Amino acid sequence: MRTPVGIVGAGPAGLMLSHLLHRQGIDSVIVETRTRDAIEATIRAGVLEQGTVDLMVATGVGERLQREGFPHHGFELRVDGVGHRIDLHGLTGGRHVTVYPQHEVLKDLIAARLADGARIVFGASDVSLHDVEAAPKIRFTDAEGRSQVLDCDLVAGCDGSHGICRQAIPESVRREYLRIYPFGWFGILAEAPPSAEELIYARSERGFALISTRSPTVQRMYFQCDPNDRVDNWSDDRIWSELQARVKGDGFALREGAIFQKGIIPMRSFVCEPMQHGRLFIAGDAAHTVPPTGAKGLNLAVADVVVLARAVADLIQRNDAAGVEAYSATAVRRVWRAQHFSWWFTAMMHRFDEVGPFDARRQRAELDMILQSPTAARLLAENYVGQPLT
Ligand code: RFL
Ligand code: PHB
Repeated sequence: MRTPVGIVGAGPAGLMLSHLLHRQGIDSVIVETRTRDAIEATIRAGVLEQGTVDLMVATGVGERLQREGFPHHGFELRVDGVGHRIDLHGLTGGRHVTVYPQHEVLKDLIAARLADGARIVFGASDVSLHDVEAAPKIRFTDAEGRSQVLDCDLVAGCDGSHGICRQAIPESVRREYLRIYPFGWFGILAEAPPSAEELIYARSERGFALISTRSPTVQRMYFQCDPNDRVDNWSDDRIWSELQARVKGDGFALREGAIFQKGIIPMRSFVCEPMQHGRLFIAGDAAHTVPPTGAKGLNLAVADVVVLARAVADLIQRNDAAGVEAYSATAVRRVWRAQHFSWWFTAMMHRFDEVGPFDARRQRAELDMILQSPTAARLLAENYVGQPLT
């Protein structure tokens, strides 16, 4: 098999890249370890920036998103039981975010790619990269057990934080920046009506909680937990009482319901630089991870591949290598901006057990600044809605 662009991973980065390349007349093949059913059933992100939504609409994959997504013009910052609205629309000159689950984005992209005749190899195993400096190859075993070799002009590593592509950048040139947080998020899905019209980011003495939504009948909620805790330690009753304790105040209470999914998510900030080596380009979670507090991960993956798709088109169609040569430097600027924001919002909203009383008071003063100063609130709002895509 041969393709101009071999893509490893059918997540938001890989699928969107393949879609954008196709719109510019460039063929690609995606090699993915999971099955289509597994991908379309995995619950992850929920918040799309305006730039992501606009891109999906402009490139013909936003029809269901426009119909079924929920625009959110603000969110609540709840501090020690008192709610304060962050007016995203007012603070950013009319911008907002849209709640539309990641797996729905993936369903739309997969359907569009297959309708356009794309080759997506689902259920591959033993995926490996070879000769990325000169003549890249992706080797894998397909779902029928046959060994395959895919010769490519370029390879896009879009295989997420646990993928293999990053390791193909030699250690001598690869620099990794990592921060591990001393907590994780316990996430649930529950069959319940929404408790509020907008998302709630809550800071309390007991720690952080996030009240998000998936639909009028399914709600997504998280609370800060010990990253080494076990899901079995948490009965439904215990989960609800912990969540209620973290948001209670001014008469507010969550509407409870049957919990049908539970999981613990570790929290880390990570960047790998450079995001390219030879003919390999890494994008999305393969190159960087943000803690989910700022809701940036999926949006950053999309922003990376917008830069990459344009650069690849310039190279293949105009023999202009300037874009691909600058890919890492271009993409990483936005990545670090989002890293800073995600770290800042995380640091402000979570309980850090190991910090002393000075830092606890300083953290509260920082939140007070957001609540009292429109200038400070605008900084939060502008970063949350995200920078426009270039
Ligand atoms: P993905 O989605 O991980 O996709 C990578 C794909 O590569 C496949 N793969 C391989 N394929 C072939 N060979 C291999 N060796 C392979 N190894 C892996 C995998 O099976 C997978 O299909 O990476 P991508 O495309 O970079 O997309 C990144 C986003 O998925 C991620 O950043 C977001 O989910 C992060 N995130 C959020 N982002 C937002 O923008 N807004 C949010 O509200 C938001 N909330 C979240 C989140 C992530 C969460 N978790 C579970 C970490 C909430 C949570 C709880
Ligand atoms: C979600 O709905 O899963 C979600 C929303 C906002 C975040 C993170 C996750 O910041």
